Amino acid sequence: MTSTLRVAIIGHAFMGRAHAHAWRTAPRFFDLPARPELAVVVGRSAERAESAAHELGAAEWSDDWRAVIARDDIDIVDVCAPGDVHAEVSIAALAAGKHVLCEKPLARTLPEAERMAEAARSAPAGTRAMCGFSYRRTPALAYAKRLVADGRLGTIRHVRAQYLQDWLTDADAPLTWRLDKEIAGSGTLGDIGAHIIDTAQWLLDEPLEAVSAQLRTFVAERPVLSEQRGLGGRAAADAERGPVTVDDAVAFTASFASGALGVFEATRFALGHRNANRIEINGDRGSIAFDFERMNELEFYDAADADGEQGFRRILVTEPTHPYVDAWWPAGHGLGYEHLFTHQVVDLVTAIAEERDPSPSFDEALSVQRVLDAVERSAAADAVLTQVGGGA
Ligand code: SOE
Repeated sequence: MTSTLRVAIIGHAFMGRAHAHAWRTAPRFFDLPARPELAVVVGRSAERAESAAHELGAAEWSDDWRAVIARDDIDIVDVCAPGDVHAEVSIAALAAGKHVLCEKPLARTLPEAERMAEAARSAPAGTRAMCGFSYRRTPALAYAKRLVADGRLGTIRHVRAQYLQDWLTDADAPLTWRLDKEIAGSGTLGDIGAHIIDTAQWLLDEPLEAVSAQLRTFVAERPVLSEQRGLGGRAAADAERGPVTVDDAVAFTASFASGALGVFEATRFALGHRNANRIEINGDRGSIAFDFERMNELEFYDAADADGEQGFRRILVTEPTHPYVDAWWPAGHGLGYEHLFTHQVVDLVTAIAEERDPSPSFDEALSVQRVLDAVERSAAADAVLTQVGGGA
């Protein structure tokens, strides 16, 4: 008989909702070796957790994560709350022998991430930990991974990665937790820069070795939030302004041990780009290009194509032979953002049932955190900025 894995979800805002949807959907569409069951929704306020539990389809709710972690009938703790609780909850849950899925970035700082990775390594035997770099589960990117692994791109020379959003372009957009260093650790860098760092390291199957970075905060103060909604929210017309303590944008060059050269950019000020998570990789046999705003497509250039017929071809990654797609709709019908989280649940549950570590493990997430840390150190040192000479 298939065993059941009971899940407690910590946090019920944007990410909590995406994860709750995934826990409920995965066993309905995929034939899983164990059956996840969303059991408890945990929040800071019991009243809001109760209404979230009703909305998201959990039988129970709580405002006490410690009591929930102590329960024998909870198998998986899914940490979807802001960054300031990732370490405390994950470490306690792992010590209690619960499998943990923790949202990205793993932690606010490198030392915190190191403690979390150590907690995963020293957890009771068989306890699994995974970090939610969900974009790996986009079928087009998972297919790109296959092409790279099969050598279809040859030796990789360039990685060009961008994550462009625009929801902070308005200088009066309110001060949310994502703009508070104490809670989030960093700004654009950790929130979305972490995604492209992870994607690049995962696709190339090697860590970044060195970076040269700049960080910017374009708007230093914003109106204090009165009600969070989605990524932003509302501020009263006469709201006081408070300090933004994180970066608004980051740009860095980077090198891989193999010699590949990377250029990375992440911003919340790229007006017109709502969620353009992009990557282009050039090898000596082929190239791929991807943009999440067209998430069902992958561009592939194959240098082996006949002369006169060469060019990027657009692969619609919706065939049953493509990763994850078989469980969904007929070819050409396409998937959306929520499917990444469902695929994440599928991969985690499968790894738990097969008694192996899921990927990205906390150690892989730690390697992303090392890059975040290096980017901050590089930007702070300004060491890499060579002044342009000349002029009057
Ligand atoms: C906000 O920038 C955000 O919601 C990120 O936190 C998510 O990780 C990303 O998937 C979409 O944008």
